[in-house]
Amino acid sequence: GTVNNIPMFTAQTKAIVWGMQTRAVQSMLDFDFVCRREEPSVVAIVYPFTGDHKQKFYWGHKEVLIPVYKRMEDAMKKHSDADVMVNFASLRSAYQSTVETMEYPQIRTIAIIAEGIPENMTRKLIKLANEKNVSIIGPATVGGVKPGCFKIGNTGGMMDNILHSKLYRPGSVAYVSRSGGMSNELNNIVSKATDGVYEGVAIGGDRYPGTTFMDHILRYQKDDNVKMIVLLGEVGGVEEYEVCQAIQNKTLTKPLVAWCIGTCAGMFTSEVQFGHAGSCAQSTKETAAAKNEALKSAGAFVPDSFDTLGEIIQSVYESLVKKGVVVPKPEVPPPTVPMDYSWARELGLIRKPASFMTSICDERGQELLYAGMPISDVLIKNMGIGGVISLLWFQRCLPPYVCKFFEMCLMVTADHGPAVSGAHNTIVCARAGKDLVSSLVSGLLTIGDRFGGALDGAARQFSEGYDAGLHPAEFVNQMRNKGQLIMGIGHRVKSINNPDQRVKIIKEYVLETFPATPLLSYALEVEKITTSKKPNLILNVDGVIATAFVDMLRNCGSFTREEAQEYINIGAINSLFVLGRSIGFIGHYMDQKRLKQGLYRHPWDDISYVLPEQYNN
Ligand code: Q5B
Repeated sequence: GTVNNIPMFTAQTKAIVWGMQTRAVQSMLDFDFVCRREEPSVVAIVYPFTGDHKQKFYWGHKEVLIPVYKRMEDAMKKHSDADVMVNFASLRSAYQSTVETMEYPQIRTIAIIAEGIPENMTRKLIKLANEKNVSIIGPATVGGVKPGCFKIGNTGGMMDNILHSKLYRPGSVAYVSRSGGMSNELNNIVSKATDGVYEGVAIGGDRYPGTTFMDHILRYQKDDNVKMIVLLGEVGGVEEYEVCQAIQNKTLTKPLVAWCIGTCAGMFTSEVQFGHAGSCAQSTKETAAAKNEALKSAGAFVPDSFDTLGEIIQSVYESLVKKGVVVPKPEVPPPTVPMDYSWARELGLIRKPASFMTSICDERGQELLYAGMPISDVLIKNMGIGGVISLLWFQRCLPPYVCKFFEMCLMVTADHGPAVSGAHNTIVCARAGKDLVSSLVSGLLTIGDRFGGALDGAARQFSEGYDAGLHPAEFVNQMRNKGQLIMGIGHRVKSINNPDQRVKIIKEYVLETFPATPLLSYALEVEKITTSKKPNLILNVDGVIATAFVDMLRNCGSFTREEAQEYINIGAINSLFVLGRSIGFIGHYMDQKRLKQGLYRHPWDDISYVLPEQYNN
């Protein structure tokens, strides 16, 4: 590791971040803002996997853009004042990107976050860094923090933690630890026991850290603002002995509070490997207990256990205050940093009425839910298309005979040849070279009162007549007097002499399986009257499905009377024909494309031109 005379981090430090770590960058900017820095510390992001662009971040309440570069060279050139690289590259690419970073002499400090970089690679990086006079923090660390100046990546945790540990303004205590997680605990302990953290670095848990305890301790020794130093070592390695030596040969003269964690290793009968790659004692000398002993006899302040680390830090600090070495500064409250919406919501601090409501489907969890039922259950229970309709249209499991009714309706309405309005439109559209959706929609748009969409009207008219207690003959007369066609009655080609098999199939099924069919029976009485006038005024496919649908809603036991009425009011009864006939329209689209049919033009001899006569003056 290298130690420069220029401070590693200042309130002007500018950093380039390697990797699209938008949350970490935002947390660095929030830290900068709460520290009252004048400008964000992150000036650029290097990310080789997208093109050059700008990424939006918050600076307090405002939005700012930070440039993202594909090539590191461009970032360095455009931001020649950046001297820190925060490298979020994975363990596979961290070596290569760190070597590349060191090609640019402007970079003096590199933080490597990745864990698991092979030790031989790290040693090569360290060798190169020493040659180039670059300080490496890490690998395998969150980094470090210098209140008022700079924060590496995610160090210090969320904003509430940073505020809690007063990391927005400098104190007098500098620390160095191995563990990034424990550095958070140190922020907490130091902020409670003293006037706060001046700087803290976690060198990382690998056996070969880029910079060592001594590198940072020597920096702290030289910095007049640091009044005392805290060292949190751990089992494994012998570096703490160098610190002992520095105390003894007076290189280190500032009060040092030290503790090596992992003293519990002695309670195990075999060798213990802790979480870090380096945290394993390979000799008695490397045990936490031996190192704590050595630090104590060298003159460091060493507590009896980690539990009293805070107390000993506090007593050293208080003696410095007494001696006048530390003069506590008045507290200035930090500026407020707006909290991220999602975090505030998670904490239950805010609520907002949702713009959308939904009650049929939830795709957020592990498994897609239809009206609360996981789709695997829908399949295991063999609910079929009818069951899916029952869940997604009516939010409930309707009885199997109802699901079968839905499926039968879809089957009989699926198609009725190319001549009907909808299929004709789909065909003309497909032949005009249009796509599936356009052709399908073109067909669907013809569905209405006259063609295929008479179900809603039929449901309304028949139920009103029935509910008003009108005799079927009265109903027919009333409709005629009003000059209204009866929806669901009449067909262009079907008649009593040429009965519609589809109507027969549905009618027989419904009469046999539904618990009650008052409306269908009423419609069949009406049909007797209309067909006696004209043989084509039969109860048609729309009419039979519509009246059976209402009978189902009213009598299957799954809906209240109000709920049943609501489906009629909202125009839901056409649904079965619309869905069923979509199958046919899609078929016609495919058929026309398959048959390579060209553009359709209607023949002149099939059009009667009846223009007004021209005046010949
Ligand atoms: N008259 C369907 O009529 C059609 C009357 C009526 C009282 C009636 C007509 C109608 C109501 C809407 C309806 C769905 C236009 C039909 C479907 C799907 C399809 C299609 C397919 C498929 C046929 C002649 C005389 C006149 C009229 C009287 C007619 N309908 N009176 N109530 N409902 N029905 N649509 O043959 O005294 O001579 O002046 O609008 O339910 O779309 O396959 O094609 O699967 O794709 O053109 O099945 O009934 O008869 O209009 O010349 O009338 O009968 O007032 O009386 P037509 P019009 P008058 S299923």
